[in-house]
Amino acid sequence: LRIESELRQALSNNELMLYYQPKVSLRSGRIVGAEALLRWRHPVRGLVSPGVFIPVAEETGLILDLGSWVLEEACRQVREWKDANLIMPPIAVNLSARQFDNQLPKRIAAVLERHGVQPDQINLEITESLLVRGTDNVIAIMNELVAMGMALALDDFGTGYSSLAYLKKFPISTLKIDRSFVIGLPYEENDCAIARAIVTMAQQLRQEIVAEGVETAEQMSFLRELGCDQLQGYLFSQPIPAADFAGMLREGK
Ligand code: G
Ligand code: G
Ligand code: MN
Ligand code: NA
Repeated sequence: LRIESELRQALSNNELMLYYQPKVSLRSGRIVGAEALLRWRHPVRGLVSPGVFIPVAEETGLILDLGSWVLEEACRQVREWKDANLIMPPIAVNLSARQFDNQLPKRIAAVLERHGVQPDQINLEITESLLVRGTDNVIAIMNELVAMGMALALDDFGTGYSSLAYLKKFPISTLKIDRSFVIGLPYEENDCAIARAIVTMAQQLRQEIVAEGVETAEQMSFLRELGCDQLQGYLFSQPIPAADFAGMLREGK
């Protein structure tokens, strides 16, 4: 309860910020995207992890306001970077299942327009729980977003309950292999088998594959050999403040 009311205040007091974690092409080694991740700078507690406050926000419904703030802030930031002549890869924003209602495409379109940001400049990351809810309604909303020119990525893939057969029903262009399967590469046989199966399947479905939580050069080589497209993880960079990410882009990494 305490977190809930403090979180409400955080929204109005500008205590929230977005960090950016680069996504790197395994082919070129260049930054080809980034994921925006919420951070809360609490005046007393310091930096509070989203692992703590996102679940509370989901339970209380506050995630709707948080989610709107995230979209707004990501678009504002992209606009600022573009005005500074930075060449921007797409920025991915996490969407909670609760944000997925009929009005979502219209709301997103309005934010994009307000900041003069093109739809392909913002990607959306969703989780499997949304697919499991799997109604025609969800598919219709996704199709609307794709028709607007947005790309959808499936986050934490492999940790939920969606069957592989589900995947082709949804207009998803990117799969993100959950970091729990990346940790054991290339030494854990089971993780290797799972990673290989996910990459093979995604290739058949013509989806891009991003590996999350890549921390070692060995994991990277294994993923490259599998044919994985992009990596995201501490090996390349932690999530970092906007100014640091802009600096990285300027250095042409
Ligand atoms: O950045 P970190 O790894 O600490 O994030 C922890 C969790 O919080 C992750 O599961 C991540 O997806 C989630 N998260 C971070 N930012 C957002 C956001 O803007 N919206 C939603 N819905 N979840 C987020
Ligand atoms: O659930 P989601 O995938 O959106 O969450 C991403 C989370 O993973 C963020 O909290 C981010 O800080 C964390 N993360 C990103 N890269 C790594 C990594 O290489 N190792 C570990 N342990 N966590 C990571
Ligand atoms: Mn994510
Ligand atoms: Na993830």
